[in-house]
Amino acid sequence: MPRFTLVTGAGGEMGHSMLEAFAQRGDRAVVAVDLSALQPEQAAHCHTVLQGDVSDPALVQQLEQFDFEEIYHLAALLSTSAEKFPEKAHNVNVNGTMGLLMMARRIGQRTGTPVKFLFPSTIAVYGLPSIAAKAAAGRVTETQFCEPITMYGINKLYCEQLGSYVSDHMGQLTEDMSVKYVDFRGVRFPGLISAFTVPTGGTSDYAPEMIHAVAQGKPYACFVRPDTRIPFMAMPDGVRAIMELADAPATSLTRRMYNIAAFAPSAEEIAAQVMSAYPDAVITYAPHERRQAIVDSWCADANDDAARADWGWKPFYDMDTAFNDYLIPNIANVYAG
Ligand code: AKB
Repeated sequence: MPRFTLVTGAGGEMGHSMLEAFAQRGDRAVVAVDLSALQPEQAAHCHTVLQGDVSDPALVQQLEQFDFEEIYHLAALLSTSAEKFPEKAHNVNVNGTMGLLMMARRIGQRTGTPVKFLFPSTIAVYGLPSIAAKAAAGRVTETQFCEPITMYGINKLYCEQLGSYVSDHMGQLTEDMSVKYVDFRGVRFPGLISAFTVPTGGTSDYAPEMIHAVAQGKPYACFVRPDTRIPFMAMPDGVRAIMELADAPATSLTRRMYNIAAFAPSAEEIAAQVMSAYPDAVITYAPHERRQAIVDSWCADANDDAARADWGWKPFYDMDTAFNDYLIPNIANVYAG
């Protein structure tokens, strides 16, 4: 009997890397879902590929035939897209998640094994009230400053709580609560930087956009101020983090949502790193007032002590190695064709 894993948003930035990581492990049958058709080399990694919207009940019904052991629910509208289409974002980010959580619950009831539901949350759940408060706060813990100012941050924060509720409290007045159907776990990702894909629709996109533009010999006008600081991480660490959290024994976990962190550079520190690899790079600053305000509300850095203590989280890449060993060499290959 194959060990079924569902990956939603499989064609997105993280899905792309995750399908490859699962293919390398070779230990499961992946059912992939995306709004768009997957590229043939990605589809080749999967047992089944379905195209559709995660908030569509007909798609969920189709998925429910599989006895999933794990669900990686990556599909979402990111922060900038969600501000442009807030109602759509709520539907995909919240209703889509609720539909899949309920599906996971029914599968858990059917199979007698709790379904692990892996949820990528984000630093967008934070809402620092001012730049001074942000600087003073430094590395924020999971419970501090959870007052997001974006639709995306609000959606993710609510879904964190929804997942915990479905795991721990749903059925509390009517069911035997010693039986578990869903084991919800999640990480709050910083901005992720991949050598192979460029994100769309996020507000942390300035870092990956900068390096990918420069690697193609294009000038880059950064949409935030040089002193803007938020946490970032190399994509392989992000993918590994959520897979390691999935593998952690439930008994070692003291919470359902964990911060993870790697490095927290300012935009000008990112630019300096890019310039050291590409000395002719043309990087300027043209702050977009509204996107700047969003990034200013996010934490300068995240405190990931709980993840380190509970499941041994540790980033492989710091800022220097992320650029020198992962990003620069791989991006050079990508654009050399
Ligand atoms: C975004 O910019 O919306 C995302 C995020 C920080 O979650 N990359």
